Amino acid sequence: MAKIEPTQVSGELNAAGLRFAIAVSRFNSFITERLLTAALDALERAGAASKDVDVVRVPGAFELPPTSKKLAQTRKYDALIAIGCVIRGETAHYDYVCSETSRGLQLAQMDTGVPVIFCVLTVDTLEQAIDRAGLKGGNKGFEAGLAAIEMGRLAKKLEGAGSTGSKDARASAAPKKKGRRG
Ligand code: INI
Repeated sequence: MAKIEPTQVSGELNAAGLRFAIAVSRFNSFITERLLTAALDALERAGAASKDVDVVRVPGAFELPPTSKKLAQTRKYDALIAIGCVIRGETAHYDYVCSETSRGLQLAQMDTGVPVIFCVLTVDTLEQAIDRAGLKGGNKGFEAGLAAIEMGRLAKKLEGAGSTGSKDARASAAPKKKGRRG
């Protein structure tokens, strides 16, 4: 049996001092507003301050990726949450919206280095959505809030110091140049 004891790295669930933006789709707002309430609850319980949380509303899930990318590019946030709900209809529209939304959100976080938490329900029926927004399936918004805190903290840790990628943070994490003597 291996005896090595590797260094364990993970992000603490402490939101104090972290900055978040939440992009929320208005489409199926009956569901997305419940997800948002639970995500905010998770952030608040973990110590996030009102001044450090921005909520941005967009028409539908399809608009979440470009909005998340823009928010990430401001370098103002340690983590983002994208909230949406896509319910299968009778046409292939659902498939296009789901695949482009998930692909786009992954690209947004890969391109910018800012964690983007995927809180987009992709379900067959309204009942399945309701279950995941506060009934049988718990609330995916609360889980997303916790994931945002963990990933925001982890990103800070992996970068060494400061916030996720701000110029100031990168400067403070970089090795200091020694001044010339004499
Ligand atoms: N947007 C959603 O967020 N959920 C849906 O279920 C949905 N359906 O079924 O059509 C939906 N469509 C709108 C789409 O996200 C865009 O807002 C729209 O196509 C404009 O770009």
